[in-house]
Parts: sequence; structure tokens; C-alpha cells
Amino acid sequence: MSKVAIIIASLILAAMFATVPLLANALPPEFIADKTVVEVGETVTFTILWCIGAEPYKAEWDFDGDGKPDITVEGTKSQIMLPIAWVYHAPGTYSVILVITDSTPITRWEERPDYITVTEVAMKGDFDRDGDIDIFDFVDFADSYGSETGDPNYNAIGDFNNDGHIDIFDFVDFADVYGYGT
Ligand SMILES: [Ca+2]
Ligand SMILES: [Ca+2]
Ligand SMILES: [Ca+2]
Repeated sequence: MSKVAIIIASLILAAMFATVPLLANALPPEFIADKTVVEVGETVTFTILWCIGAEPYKAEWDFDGDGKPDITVEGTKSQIMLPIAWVYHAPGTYSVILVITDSTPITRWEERPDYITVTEVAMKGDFDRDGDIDIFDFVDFADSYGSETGDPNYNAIGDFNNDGHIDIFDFVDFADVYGYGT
């Protein structure tokens, strides 16, 4: 073997060994959700239970399993372990992936396939989910009025015709059901 070939072989071996711990994903982080079955528009709170590595960390949450992080949190262990809230805007079953990179940097991850099930809203107009449609629900409807999917005040409960906008057409439907169950 020539000297050059030996150097190349050594480099390849070094690269292989360097990536072994990443591929093995030893000691992955753990997390839980406070609810795994929710309606569209309901908040799910995720919490990291356990992780290891050297601070500071970068925690990337992918709540819909599409491979793109939806929220990234950076900081100390106690900072990244604070609960994170996420709202699902469409029915379906979602995988959740948490990728944590420490300062080494070593990346560890945990994937929960089909972890969260999001169902259609059971009763449109009942914002506080107490079985009636009263003045308290009207206050929430007024709050969400004029919003569209993606806005912080958008709420599928007030989007009667599911077109992603809460507008005058939804108001007409809300007025129709107002008083239900009171
Ligand atoms: Ca995502
Ligand atoms: Ca209500
Ligand atoms: Ca609408």
C-alpha cells in the first residue's frame, strides 16, 4: 500500500468511527404529551422528561413528523425542559420527533410514530367545551373573529364552514346555535 493510500484509508476509518455514536443514538431523550387525543384547535403540552449531554442544548421539536422543526429551543437543561405548547389545526394522526444537540456536538433524538391523534371539533361554537353555547362562548367567538388559519387567535371551533377564516358566514352559523344547551 502506498503512503497516500494509507493516509486515505486512515481518514476513512476515522470518519467512520466519528459517526458511529451518532448513528447508534445511544441514550435518546424522552418526552411526553399531556394529551394524545385532542380536537382541532386544542393545545397539547409537550415536556422533555430526560436528556443527557453537555450544556447548552438545542432542542428541535417536529410536532407533525414532516422532518422540519416547528419550534427550536436553545439553552440550559432546565430551559429546554420547560413545557412547550402546540396547537394542531387539522385532523389527522401525527408523529412527533424531538432532536437534541448538545455542545459537543452530539445529536440524540426520539421519534414517537403516530403519537398524537387530532379529531374534528365535536361541537362548533362551544369554545369552552362545557356542552352549551352561551355568552362565554360568544366572547371567545368575538376574540377569534376576523382571524384565519395560522393566526394565534384562530380557533377551528368558530370556523363553522371549515374554510380557514372566521368571518360573517361563521357569525350567521354561530347566531343560529347560540343558546344551545343553556
Ligand atoms: Ca414539522
Ligand atoms: Ca360553552
Ligand atoms: Ca369560516
